[in-house]
Amino acid sequence: MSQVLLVNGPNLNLLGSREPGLYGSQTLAGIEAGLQAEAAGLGHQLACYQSNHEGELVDRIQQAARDGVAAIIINAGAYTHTSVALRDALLAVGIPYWEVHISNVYAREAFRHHSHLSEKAAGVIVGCGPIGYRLALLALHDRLCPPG
Ligand code: CA2
Repeated sequence: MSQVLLVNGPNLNLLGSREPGLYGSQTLAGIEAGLQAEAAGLGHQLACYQSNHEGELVDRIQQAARDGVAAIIINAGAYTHTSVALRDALLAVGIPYWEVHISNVYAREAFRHHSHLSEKAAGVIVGCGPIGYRLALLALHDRLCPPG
């Protein structure tokens, strides 16, 4: 069984309460519960973390290395576009990560078109809605447990 960490950044705690046209109607708790069940079905243990604070996200990523986490799914929210610290933390721990964005950032403002995380990500899933988290889980499962 592999340990997998789901990290969500600023404002994603508001999922389901505002802007359903952009981010869907599922709550973060609902997404996390569904993903935990799906991860268990694939033989993985999923821990979930959300913070609105950059340093706390860095701390949690560093903790993941101490915990032996094998893969990270991360939606860093707006920090995607601004945070060298999160990029450095992900590279420092050396854990493969899959970057998720619920909305299609390329169909939005120009400042959302650049990600500090994408260059080194194992995969990037953009604009598929909340199902993007499940797609990331399937992608990392395929990497951790290749078929055949
Ligand atoms: O599309 C995504 O998943 C984003 O990471 C969401 C971030 C945004 O800054 C990124 O450019 C793209 C914003 C998260 C805000 O989440 C909310 C959820 C519900 C209601 C209001 C905000």
